[in-house]
Amino acid sequence: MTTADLFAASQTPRRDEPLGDGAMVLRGFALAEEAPLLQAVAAIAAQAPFRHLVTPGGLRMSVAMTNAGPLGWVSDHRGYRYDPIDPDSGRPWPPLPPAFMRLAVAAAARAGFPGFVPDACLLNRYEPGSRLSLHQDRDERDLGLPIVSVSLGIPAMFRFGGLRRTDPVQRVPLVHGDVVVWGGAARLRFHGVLPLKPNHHEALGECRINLTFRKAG
Ligand code: MD3
Ligand code: FE
Repeated sequence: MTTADLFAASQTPRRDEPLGDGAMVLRGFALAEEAPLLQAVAAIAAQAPFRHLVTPGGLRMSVAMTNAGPLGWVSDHRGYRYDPIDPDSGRPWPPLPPAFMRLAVAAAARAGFPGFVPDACLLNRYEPGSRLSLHQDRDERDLGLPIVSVSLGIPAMFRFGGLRRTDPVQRVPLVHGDVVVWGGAARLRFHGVLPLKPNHHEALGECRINLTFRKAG
């Protein structure tokens, strides 16, 4: 390595940041597929519109949701579950678009999970003020498999806790194009999203869309 090489390396932003054991932030990883991703989100929302689900306790969620893929996550008075049918339309969820599949598979492989193939994508839509309270994701059959998340639109402050609800919580800013792979010891950590601040994104307006890819069944 020459001094010039070392200088060049020091000027290159590091785009992979481990976030504790099992979680890896891939900054900007989704930007290469930005246009096909945004186009696919719009196509899914046209077939299966975003809607505000109700928790089993009867509270309307401030985040609006829809799904793509063979299975979709739903919540109602009966509980949380994965369902192959959109309860609003009675039809299957839209298929996983090729750009979604490519991105999820590539991000998982890069983070150390080769062979991960999702069968569910939950799309969350946030507006300023929308939040997601601290929770664990444990409705999937094999909790040894990772979840891949993709942030699009206005920034959010992610909350990353521990294995117990009362453990300390760290804050991680997530911006348009960031991808995070959550597996291993991170998979059952409590997490959430702080209320979004008013903001504007050139492609998505006053809104954040988060994609989470899961192997649910
Ligand atoms: C850490 N979504 O849909 S993505 C969710 O930004 C969810 O919409 C948030 O939490 C969002 O369930 C956060 C990041 C994320 C997703 C799943 C995880 C972090 C995770 C599962 C285990 C640990
Ligand atoms: Fe979650």
